[in-house]
Amino acid sequence: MDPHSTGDLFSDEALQQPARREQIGEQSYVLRGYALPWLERVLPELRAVLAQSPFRHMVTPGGFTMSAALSSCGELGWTTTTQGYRYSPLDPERQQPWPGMPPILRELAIDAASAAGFDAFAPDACLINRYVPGARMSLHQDKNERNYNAPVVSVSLGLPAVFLFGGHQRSDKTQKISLFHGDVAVWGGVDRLRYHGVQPIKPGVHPRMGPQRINLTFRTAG
Ligand SMILES: O=C(O)CCC(=O)C(=O)O
Repeated sequence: MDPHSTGDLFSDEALQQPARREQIGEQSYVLRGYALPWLERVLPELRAVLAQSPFRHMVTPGGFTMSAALSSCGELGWTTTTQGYRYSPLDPERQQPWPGMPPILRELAIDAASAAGFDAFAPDACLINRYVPGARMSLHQDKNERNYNAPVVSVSLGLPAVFLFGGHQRSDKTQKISLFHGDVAVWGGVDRLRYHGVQPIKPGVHPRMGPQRINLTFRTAG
């Protein structure tokens, strides 16, 4: 490799700061930059998953088309139709199993969960959300999993987002937390059912990921 190439100088690894753990709830953390050293191995696998099960816009039970486009990998994938929300072993567009969860993605999720105090995380679902500028995720609780013992591990890539982290009632006050490329948010235990969402993504172009934000959320669903 050309040692003078700026590609090398400005790689995610070169820019990496020592990971900082910010507590955002009793059992919730943002691990700043945690995913950066993993990305050389994660991004090609993510691309391969998306080549198999491309992003699509799903419709909520209320009849609204979600602004975030979705895909999944793992044994189960989260889906929404006018009939309701559920986890399915099949990609409904292809009527085929979702792509397997690449080992490097699983490893990153398990490692981040452990860094946030949740050992023995065994994710079986990785939801992949793609936000273009203007796309958002309204406040919701993650309640379609069979039980709530496992945390949610959420990896941010690309454009920054303002993550809304609320309480156990929709009307509770929300914290506004900026999430950047490579940050990992983890919430579980007493915080597992807290409302959360994402404000509309501001226009921009991320040097590595382009004009989009991609979020990976790992859960134990089945
Ligand atoms: O994109 C995010 O940061 C959060 C995604 C989310 O709330 C979800 O998938 O349930």
